[in-house]
Amino acid sequence: MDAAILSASSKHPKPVDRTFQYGTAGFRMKANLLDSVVFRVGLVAALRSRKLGGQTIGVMITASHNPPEDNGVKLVDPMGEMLEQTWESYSTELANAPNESLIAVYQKLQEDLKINGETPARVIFGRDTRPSGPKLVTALVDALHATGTEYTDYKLLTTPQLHYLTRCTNTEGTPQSYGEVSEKGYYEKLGEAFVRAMKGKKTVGPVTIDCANGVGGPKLTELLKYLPKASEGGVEIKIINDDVLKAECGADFVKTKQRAPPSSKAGKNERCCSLDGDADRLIYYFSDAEHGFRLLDGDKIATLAASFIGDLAREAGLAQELKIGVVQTAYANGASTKYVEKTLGLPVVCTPTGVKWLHHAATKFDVGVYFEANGHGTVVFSQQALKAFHSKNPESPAQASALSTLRALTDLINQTVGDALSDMLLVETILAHKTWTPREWDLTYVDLPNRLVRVEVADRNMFKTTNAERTLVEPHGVQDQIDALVAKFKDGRSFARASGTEDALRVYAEAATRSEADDLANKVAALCK
Ligand code: 16G
Ligand code: ZN
Repeated sequence: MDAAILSASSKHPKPVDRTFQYGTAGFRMKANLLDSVVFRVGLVAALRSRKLGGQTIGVMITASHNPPEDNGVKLVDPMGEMLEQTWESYSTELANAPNESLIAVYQKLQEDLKINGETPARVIFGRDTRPSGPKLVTALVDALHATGTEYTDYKLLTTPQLHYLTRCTNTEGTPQSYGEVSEKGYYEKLGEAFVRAMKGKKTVGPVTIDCANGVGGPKLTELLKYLPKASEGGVEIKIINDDVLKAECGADFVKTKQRAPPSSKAGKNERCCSLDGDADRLIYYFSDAEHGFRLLDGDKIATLAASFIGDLAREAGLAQELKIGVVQTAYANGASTKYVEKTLGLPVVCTPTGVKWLHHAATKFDVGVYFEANGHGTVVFSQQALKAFHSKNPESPAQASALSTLRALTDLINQTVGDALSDMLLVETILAHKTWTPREWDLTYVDLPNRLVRVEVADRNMFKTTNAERTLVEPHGVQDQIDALVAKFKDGRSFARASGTEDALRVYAEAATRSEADDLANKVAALCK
């Protein structure tokens, strides 16, 4: 095997002058630098699968909303979760091994981790629509062949579909089976759960879906075949931006620019949403004659889902039994946190940025709703919650109905990771049940004006935080200065954190008015420079 790895690796040499890091989104950079990285990720996937007794590991080749010339690669653990933390550093180590010592580093990892090289290894993988994808797949496949790893190439997939398939593969034929192991199985599961969750309720008017010219376009088109027609209790969906990746659209554009994609032709008060390049983020918005563009971001999706599921749990007589909570990051608008705690009466937990942290915290609840403000999120249900939804004897027709909706939601929601297609169907279901227009949803609470700025600093690693990234511990004294500034602003809040994906510092501020939020953000940015 070592000879095979050696000879394969010579086709994918590491550029000598580069160091790579497995970050919050795996490895991500210009696609032309990724060849050796993807090859070595293949080696890591083989090791990880063997370490876990031959369970299947997922590999996704995508750079999400980054420009078309970028690409990236990340690993998915057997239950569809993000790669375990310690393995991020093994991945980094292998990615940076000099060409001549790659085999030695690989062997040492195998020994240190007590991995039996004879254990079968299995991998499944998929990619988004970037032109560089197929070539990177070649590098991955070379590593899988060299390590004697069985694999399935699912070709084009959304990131959440790959997470779904990974979990399905590893639970196939067990009582925990997560669904049929195929892309078709994914559509069937969502389509069937959507019908059950809707209960004959109707959505009003169309929803315009901006697919960010990413892989969500073709996959949404496919999903539509499994959904009822609008006239038969489905949703009237208008797809835009399902071409090649380009700017001026997508969830990240809409959230950061706070405006609709120029290509959107939606009318006033019509529901609109945007996916990102690999369809794991979702942002809703609409335009109101009086207020213009209105954003319904990840916080608004989280509060909508938490309020709906909280009501259902009460109607089902399970409110006492089940712990429902919401997980956010420091970027969550202060008004949303207050709304969850005060109006919905649910606990809120704050974690550092990055899905793995939110997901982990959400699993501590029976129903854990987690979303980043940027639209990445989902709902996870504990075994106890699933059991209660299936085994509780309803004492009234209303209880029976609430229980069956809850069961449908557990199938409609992709519990492995945030999934824009599944989240979109969830939002549509909830709005139909509540008979809400986007305006009514928007009115649940009013966002505090906020500003996010990117600050170029000499060394972002100087900035160390604690308290879920809300407090700077280093450089010394800076936090005291931030606190002193914040105290001068009504409803002021601000924090600075090093980006995990770019070489920059991010400063977030919110305050009672737009101009004060801008002012606070700029002042905090200035003192961090
Ligand atoms: C990554 C994260 C995303 C987070 C973003 C923050 C995952 C799958 N993705 O893209 O959730 O919002 O990083 O980027 O965890 P930043 O550290 O540059 O602000
Ligand atoms: Zn994404």
